[in-house]
Amino acid sequence: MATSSLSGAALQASRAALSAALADQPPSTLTSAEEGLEPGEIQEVNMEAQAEGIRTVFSDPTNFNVKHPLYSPWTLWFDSPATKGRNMPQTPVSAFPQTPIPQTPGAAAAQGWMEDIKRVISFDSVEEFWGLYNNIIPPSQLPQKANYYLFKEGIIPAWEDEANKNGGKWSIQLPKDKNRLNVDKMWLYTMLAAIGETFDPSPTDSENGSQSLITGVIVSTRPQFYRLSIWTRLAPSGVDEDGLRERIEGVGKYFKISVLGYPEGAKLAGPLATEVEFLSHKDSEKKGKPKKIVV
Ligand code: MGP
Repeated sequence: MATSSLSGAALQASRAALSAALADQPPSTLTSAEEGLEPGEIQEVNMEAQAEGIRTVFSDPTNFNVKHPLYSPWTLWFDSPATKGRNMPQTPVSAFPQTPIPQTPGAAAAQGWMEDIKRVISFDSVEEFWGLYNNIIPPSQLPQKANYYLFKEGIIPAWEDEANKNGGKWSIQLPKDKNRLNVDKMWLYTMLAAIGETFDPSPTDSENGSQSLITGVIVSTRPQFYRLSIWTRLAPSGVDEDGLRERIEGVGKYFKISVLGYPEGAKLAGPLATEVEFLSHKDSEKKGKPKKIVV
């Protein structure tokens, strides 16, 4: 049976998140010749001058206020049987920036579905992410039938949202008894890959007309299993448009191998377990047995 090698995935996901965090400080791309060095000659680094240019938490030990920005701000949402039918106030955590819930046509169409889903908080830096992560209940300790939804700010966790309506989701179902000790790390690495933008290595610069395929990630607890899902903006149809199917499959493979740590080709389906499989939201809404992509 396939086993999960989580330590490798942890390293990769943490590195990815870190490089995302440091994306505003690109490394020097000059060759040694361009820097006026002989081949093999090592440049002397003026540590003091360099230190002046770098801000770390040590630059301001009193306020501890240096932040490493993420590519995009993200919002965490939550629901559980306890949030159903209850008008709960938003979480009063003043240290985190709060943003209004977007009032889009999608939000209006999804009103019934969104009624029980509570917006927890938005964040846009690595430090705020860890502050949030360290202060919320991990999936293994959530009640049954609960979900965390981590979505890009401005996108609600509903099929009806403009960003989701033509998309789909990769998901894997994991039996609870065998994954109680794994699920928290799996969810952490899934979140790190999302905020570090490593699922879809295409440019994330929407001004250049190219956007990451990822809109959000979800962990769900059900009586006998956990489910992890990655939502995408687009879903391939029958004919492959501009390599979209390949790009979507790339997301699924990255999720299975690099984030969850399963070997390529490992068969994961079994009692209460599924493969890593993709389904468009349009097919999710239909009854019957739709065709899934499996990696
Ligand atoms: P689910 O929670 O994604 O599936 O959707 P699950 O876990 O198999 O079922 P559960 O009953 O154990 O929670 C369950 C149902 O919620 C769907 O059949 C829809 O009726 C509804 N639903 C789910 N999603 C993601 C949406 C959505 O985005 N919009 C709307 N309108 N309904 C949704």
